[in-house]
Amino acid sequence: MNSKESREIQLHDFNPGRDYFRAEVLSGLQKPQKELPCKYFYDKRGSLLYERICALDEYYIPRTEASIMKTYIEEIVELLGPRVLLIEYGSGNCAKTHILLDYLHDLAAYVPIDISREQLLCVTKQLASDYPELEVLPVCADYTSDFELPVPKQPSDRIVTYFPASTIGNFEPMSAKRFLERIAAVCGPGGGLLIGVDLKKNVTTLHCAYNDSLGVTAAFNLNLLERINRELDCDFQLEWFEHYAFYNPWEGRIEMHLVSLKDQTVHLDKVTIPFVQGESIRTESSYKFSLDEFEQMAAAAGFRVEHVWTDEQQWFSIQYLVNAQRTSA
Ligand code: AVI
Repeated sequence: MNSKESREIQLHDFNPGRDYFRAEVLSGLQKPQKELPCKYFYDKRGSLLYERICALDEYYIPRTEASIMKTYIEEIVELLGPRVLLIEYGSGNCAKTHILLDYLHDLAAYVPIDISREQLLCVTKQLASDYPELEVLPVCADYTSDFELPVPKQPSDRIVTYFPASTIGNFEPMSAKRFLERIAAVCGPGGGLLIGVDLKKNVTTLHCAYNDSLGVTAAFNLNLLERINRELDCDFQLEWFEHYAFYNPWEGRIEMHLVSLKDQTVHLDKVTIPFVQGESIRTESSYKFSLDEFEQMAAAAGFRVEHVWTDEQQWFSIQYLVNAQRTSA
């Protein structure tokens, strides 16, 4: 680990770096169904495009989640309890965190974790000035891997992890369960997880959310190839790939792909990757859950669903899960 001083902010840096990025891209592009990990969407431009997606009318998730949070924030804070150590996975621009930080007055510390170092540093500086009393301990890491968490100065009564936006839906089911198990271990017996979970709904709404009329989601998807070209010296021709997103009802997920518009080859290091016309790279899955499905997965990972808040249409849920393991006497 290397630590970088940025004024008074210490960044705990476990960013996996370029070699790891290259290895994951190469391995994904050599699979029978080519794929790329969606965590690599979020370079500087990708993070900005995601912010633009979040402002779109068609992309219902952020506004629905925010309205549930605002409606039930007092209940939520009551359930979380006093002197919480709050750890956020994939903090991004922390847009959703402010409401929690505003209401959780006696936080022991706040630990935002994100893979995007620049955004993390920028957001942390802003938080340090907005909440001068709060200890903010940023961690730059791929949160699906192992890394050490910083130790806050103040003791806490409980560790609560926060995982909003239904990013849990971007994991394949086995990985989602493993990730929840990892979180259960981090928060320990009695600790909790406040999580945003997108729910199954009519297909038209889902289709529009991932095929917006302004083409922002398409640009977000294609930006992944631009990033790979720039950072890994690859030669994808962006004009020969097309964004394609659809709801797969059998799997209960939106799939995002980049479809090759012709037979072509792409080169990365000394490897040639052939594409036939119509072949795709799967870039993201976004699973949609029923409340029962999610409860079962949470239980398999060691969590009990303590409370579920939803909007009137039952499009989205915010859930508080408690590590169901008993405290050892
Ligand atoms: C971050 N994640 C929950 C988003 C989703 O809806 O799966 C990412 C996204 N992909 C396309 N639009 C938004």
